[in-house]
Amino acid sequence: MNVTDGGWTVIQRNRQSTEITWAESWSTYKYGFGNVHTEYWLGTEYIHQISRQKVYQVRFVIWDAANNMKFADYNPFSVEDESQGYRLRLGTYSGTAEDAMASKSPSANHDNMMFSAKDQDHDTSSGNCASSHGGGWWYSACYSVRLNVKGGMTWGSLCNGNCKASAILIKPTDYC
Ligand SMILES: [Ca+2]
Repeated sequence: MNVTDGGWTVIQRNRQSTEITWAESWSTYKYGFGNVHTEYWLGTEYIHQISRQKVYQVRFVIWDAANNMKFADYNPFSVEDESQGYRLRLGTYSGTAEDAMASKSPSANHDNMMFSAKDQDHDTSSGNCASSHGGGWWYSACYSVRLNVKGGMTWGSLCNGNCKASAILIKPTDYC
């Protein structure tokens, strides 16, 4: 696999040694923050705006605890608008990482969840997952994947709290 085979837009990047907290507000996640070469969130609004223009696919790239690179693709991919809480929509999975975004029990699933940040709780938990577990994410009650956190990055059972790095990329799909 070539992660950078043409046409991909990076929407997220993180690493275990991140120096930023990721504990940002809804509006900071909305418009994005960070540095695209180190730790980065494009902005939930911009991810939505891009994904509505064409049919997109998404690639989650995960470096596990042994620094092996794995990936999980979902095709198609979209993020609904802010009035819908930037709800995540994922299509069919393929890849070398496990299907950790969409195959889990309802309490740990991410597909079809709204985005939550510490000051906007849209999760399915009675608590506030973003406050308890960090960052902003498509939390349910609460997660099997969390990538927008300082340390503790998790992708299912592939790297539970000890992933080395992540990147999320999107590209127009060949699906039609
Ligand atoms: Ca809640």
